[in-house]
Amino acid sequence: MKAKFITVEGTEGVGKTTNIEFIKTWLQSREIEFIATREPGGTPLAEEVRDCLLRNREELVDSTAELLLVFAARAQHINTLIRPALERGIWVLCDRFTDATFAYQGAGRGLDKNLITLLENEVQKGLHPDLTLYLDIDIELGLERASLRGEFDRFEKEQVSFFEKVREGYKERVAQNPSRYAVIEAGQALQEVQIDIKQALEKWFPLEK
Ligand code: T5A
Repeated sequence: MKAKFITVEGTEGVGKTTNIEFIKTWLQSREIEFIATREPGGTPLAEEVRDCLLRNREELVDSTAELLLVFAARAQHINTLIRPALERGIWVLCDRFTDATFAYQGAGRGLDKNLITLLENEVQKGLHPDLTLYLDIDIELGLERASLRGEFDRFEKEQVSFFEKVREGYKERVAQNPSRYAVIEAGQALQEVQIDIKQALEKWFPLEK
C-alpha cells in the first residue's frame, strides 16, 4: 500500500496527543512503518517557529504575521520531513496540519481564506492528507481538560468565542470535503473515542487481501 498521510485535528484539549498514542499502537499492530510529527513544528527550525507562535508575550501578534509564520514552519516541515518520508514509503501521522490554519487563522482570526488557499497551494504543491481525524468537542469541556495540563499558551488564552469560531471553521472544512474526514465525538469516554478512531482507521485503510 502507498504510504499514507494522516492528520489529527480539533480545538484545545480535545485529546489529540492522547489519541495519537492510540493511533501509533494501531499502526504498529499493522506493522506499518511510520513517523509521528506535529504542527507547528516537527523539525528543529519549525519547532523554533512553534515556540515563537505559542509563547505568551506582551507584544500583540499581527494575524498576517502569525499566518506567515505557520506556513514558514510548514514549508520546512513538508520539504525536509513529510514529503521525503512519504516518498520512502513511510506513513506520516501528524498532530494538526492546514485544516488548523483555515480554522484558527481563517475562521478564528478572520483572515481571507483565499490568501490561505494561495499559501496552501504554493507550500504544499498538491500534498494533502489521505485521512483527517477531526475530533469534535464542546469548547468549554476541551478547555477544562486542557487546564489540567498546566499554564495556558498564547492560543489557549483566547476567549471561548474565538474557539467557537474555530470549531465552526473546522466543521465548514469537513462539510466542503467530507470524504477526507472522519468526525469523532471526542466528548465521550476515552474508550468510546478510541473505538470510533479504530473503526475509522479500518474503514479508510482496510487490510489488503
Ligand atoms: N495552530 C496550529 C494554529 O493557530 N494554526 C495552525 O496552522 C496550527 C498547525 C498548537 C496551537 O497552534 C495553533 C492551534 C493550537 O492552539 P497544540 O499543542 O497542537 O498547539 O494544540 P493543543 O490543542 O493546545 O493541544 P493540547 O496538547 O492542548 O490538546 P490535545 O492534545 O488535544 O489534548 P490531550 O490529549 O493533551 O488531552 C487533554 C487532557 O484531556 C484528557 C487527557 O488525559 C489530558 O489530561 N483526555 C480525556 N479525558 C476524558 N475523556 C477523554 N475522552 C479524554 N481525552 C483526553
